[in-house]
Amino acid sequence: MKVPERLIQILRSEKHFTIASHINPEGDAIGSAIALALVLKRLDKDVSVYIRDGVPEIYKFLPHCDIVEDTLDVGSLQKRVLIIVDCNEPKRIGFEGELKCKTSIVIDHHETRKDYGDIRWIEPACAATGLMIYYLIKELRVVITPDIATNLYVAIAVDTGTFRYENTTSEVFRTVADLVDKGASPGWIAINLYESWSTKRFNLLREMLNTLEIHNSGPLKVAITVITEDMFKKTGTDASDTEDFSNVPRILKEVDVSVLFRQDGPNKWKASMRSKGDVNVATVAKEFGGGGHRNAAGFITEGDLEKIKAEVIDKIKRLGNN
Ligand SMILES: [Mn+2]
Repeated sequence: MKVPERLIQILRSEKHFTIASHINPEGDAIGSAIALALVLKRLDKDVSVYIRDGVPEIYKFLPHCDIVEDTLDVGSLQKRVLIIVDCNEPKRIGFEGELKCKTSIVIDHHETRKDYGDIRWIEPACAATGLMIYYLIKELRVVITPDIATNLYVAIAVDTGTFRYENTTSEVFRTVADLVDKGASPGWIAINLYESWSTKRFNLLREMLNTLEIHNSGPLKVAITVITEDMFKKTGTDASDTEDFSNVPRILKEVDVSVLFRQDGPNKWKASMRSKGDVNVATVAKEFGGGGHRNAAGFITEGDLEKIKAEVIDKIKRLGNN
């Protein structure tokens, strides 16, 4: 992995930075943004971090998560360098219009559809943005403190399904081994990530599991689950409580693809698709105007849910026949 030289130059020469990441943030978005902010602070820079939806409850254990702001002073951005991490266009950080900044930088491991950014560092083969930030830190020769190590470890752990997914390379292990040497604690992080659920979140999962349907789609078996706005109301939860829920049906041996539909308006559905092995759900997501990786992709659509389900199952069937 080669860190662009111009990126290093700008990080060294500029003074004012705003780091932003995507709406509905998860571990890689938050951990990468905080770690990069801590690094820039060590280089004596003025840094702010913007994530529109703030830090979800389950990530409040991350060191220095209070650095994340949920408002952005768009006016002052004109004099600042904007660094977008774990996504690659202003729309994903919650902006529809044009964002004016001194210089724009994109650091991401998702495939891009738009060419946003004066400096673009995109590594679609990389397991997590956190991994890219790690290489960037090495290049900048900044000391990795225990707090930086913890944020990066969480970023990489979350995007690899805690080292279970296909993207878990030896490079991932070498990186997290170093992060453990630098002070990240795998046991403590695992308890915070996976054994610290609120009862209301657990109740939401129970509601979701009650909706489970398993469909035959050609040679593939597709698990479909649904979370409605009523379920959020009933359990006192919101979208930030659903992270990783789409992965749960993958527990079943027979399931090849899991699709979770989360309601986001009367007829609006956000679909999260997860698959095992070679089944590429990103191609299905793209047909619905979404995107993602081979084993994790998503899209947003509107309409009657039963019809959408049928369409998705049909498109997955064609995947199985390839
Ligand atoms: Mn990521």
